[in-house]
Amino acid sequence: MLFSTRLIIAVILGSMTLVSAARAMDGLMISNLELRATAPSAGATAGYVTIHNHGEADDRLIGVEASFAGKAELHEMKLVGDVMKMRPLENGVAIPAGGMVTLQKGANHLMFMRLQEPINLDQSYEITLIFEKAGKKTLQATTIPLGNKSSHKNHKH
Ligand SMILES: [Cu+2]
Repeated sequence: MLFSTRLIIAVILGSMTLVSAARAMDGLMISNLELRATAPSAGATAGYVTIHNHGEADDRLIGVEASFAGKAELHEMKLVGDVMKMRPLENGVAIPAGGMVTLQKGANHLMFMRLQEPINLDQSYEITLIFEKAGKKTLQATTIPLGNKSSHKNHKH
């Protein structure tokens, strides 16, 4: 009995440490940041990401930057007549407290235009996500093959 009580206390203390570590980093957890490789002549490509907000305040993804692109935007897909078109998300993407947002193929996504050079599968690239409250966060993206599906299969939460 005494042993199991001690064990429970240890588990509780352990998870409290994890929670305060996440809070110190404003609660945003960014995972599966992906950048699609391009054909040599392509001038643009897309990126995908999953963002968890473990914090207590809502935040908003308001922009994206990358040194390899002359212009980068947050895009949405919208059905215009019977054609899927993409256009900039003027108000960004809300990341509610306790919530999760996924930018993925065929939906909201990161868009990189005026590429300085083709995106090479063997190379890694940094992408900066800009949040209304948390500010700029620069992360290394995983380069994914041209035409392939986003590799969200590794995601567990
Ligand atoms: Cu787009």
